[in-house]
Amino acid sequence: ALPLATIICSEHQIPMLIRRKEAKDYGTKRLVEGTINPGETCLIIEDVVTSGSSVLETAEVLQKEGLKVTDAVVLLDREQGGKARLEEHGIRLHSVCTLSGVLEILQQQGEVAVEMVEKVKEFIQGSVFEPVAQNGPAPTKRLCKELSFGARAGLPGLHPTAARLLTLMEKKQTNLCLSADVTSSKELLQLAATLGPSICILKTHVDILNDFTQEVVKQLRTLADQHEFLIFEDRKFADIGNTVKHQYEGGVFKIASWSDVVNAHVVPGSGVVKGLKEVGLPLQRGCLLVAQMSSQGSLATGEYTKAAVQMAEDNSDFVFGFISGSRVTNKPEFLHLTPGVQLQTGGDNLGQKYLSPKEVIGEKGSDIIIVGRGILSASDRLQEAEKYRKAAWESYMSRLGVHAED
Ligand code: 5BU
Repeated sequence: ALPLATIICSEHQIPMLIRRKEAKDYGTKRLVEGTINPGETCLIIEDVVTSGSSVLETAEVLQKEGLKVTDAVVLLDREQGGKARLEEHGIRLHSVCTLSGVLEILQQQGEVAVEMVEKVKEFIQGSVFEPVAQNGPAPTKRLCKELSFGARAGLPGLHPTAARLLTLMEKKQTNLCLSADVTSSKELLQLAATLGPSICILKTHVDILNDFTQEVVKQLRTLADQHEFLIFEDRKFADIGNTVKHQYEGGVFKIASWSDVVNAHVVPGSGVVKGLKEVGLPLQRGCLLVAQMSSQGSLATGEYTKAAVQMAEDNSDFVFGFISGSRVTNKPEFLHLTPGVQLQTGGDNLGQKYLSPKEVIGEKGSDIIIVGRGILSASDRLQEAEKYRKAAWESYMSRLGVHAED
C-alpha cells in the first residue's frame, strides 16, 4: 500500500501520513509518521482488505490523533466481510477490483480452470468474517463458519510449520499431542514408534532424559518423518534475545537442529522472540508463545495474555500459535495447544489442573490437546492414546457441525 499511497499523494500534491504497525524502539516512537492537523480528513489507502480489521485499526489510530476518517480505498477487496464491517463503523470502502471480478477475468482469459474458480469461491464463502456482538467474546472478530484444519492449511501467507501441521492433522485425523515426559531415551523412542500414527505432535523435555545424545534425536527425527508428526521441544525460553539464541542453537542439545517447534514465555518482552527468530527462521522452524498456563495460580492472565497475542501478531513470520487454556485469538492462522488435559478431570498434587478433551476443544475452542500422564500412566498406552485422539477429534468435528452419525 505504501508505494500506491506515495504515488497518489505525489501526483495530486497532497500530504501523506504513514501508519506503523509497531512503534519504533528508537527515535520518535510515534505510530503515525507525518504532519497531523487535527480536524482534517484522512483517506486510508490499503492494498488488500479481508475482514477490514487492518483499516479499522488504522482508523482508530488516526481518530485518536484528532483526524476524521470517512473513506478507504483498496486495490483488492477479498469480499470476506470487510466492506460491511467498515460501513458499520462509518467508513465507505472503495475497491479498484474485487476477488470475484479478478477470478471472472482470469477464467474468461483461460488463465485459471473453472474448478479452481469454484474452489476459491467456496473458500471465500466459508471464511467470511462477521462482527462480534457487543457482549461477545473478547477478540475483535470471529469466523461465522468454523474453518476445518484442512481449510486453514490453505490460508494465504500461512506459516510453513502451521501449514505442515494442519495438513497432517487433517490427513491423520488427529489433534492429539503426546507429552512424552519420560527419562530414558529408549522409552522415548519406543513411545514415538508406537504412538506415532496416533499423534500430530510429540512434545519433549529433552533435559529430563538421563541419557541424552544427538543419536537419540536423530532417531526421533527419523520416526517423526516416518509417522508424520512434528517434534516440539517444550523448552519455554524466557531470557533476553542474545541468551535464548545460544540456548536454542547450541549447547548440548542443539534444539534448533531437530525440533520443528519450540515455545517461549513473553515475560522478557519481544526480544526473546527476535533472538529465537534469528536462529529458527532460516531453518523454517516455528514458535508458540505461552499465553496462559494450566497450573494453579498462574500469573499469565488478562493483560499478560493479550500482550502475548500482540507479540505473536507482530512476529507471525515465526510465531504460529499459543500454549493456552482457551482460544485467545480468532485469527485462523494461529493454532492453540492446551496442556492440562485428562479424561479424568481434577489435578495433581503439584498444582497441575486438568480439563477433559471435550471441554478444551469443544468449549474452550482450542485446537490441539497436550496429554502426558493421562496416557503415560495407562497399562496400554496405545489404546489410551487412541481414546484421547478420538475424544479430541470428535469434539473438533462437532465444532465444525459434523456429527459422528452424519
Ligand atoms: P501432564 O502429564 O499431562 O500433566 O503433562 C503436561 C505437560 O505439559 C508437561 O510436560 C508440562 O511441562 C507441560 N505444560 C503444562 O502442563 N502446563 C502448561 O501451562 C505448560 C506446559 Br506451558
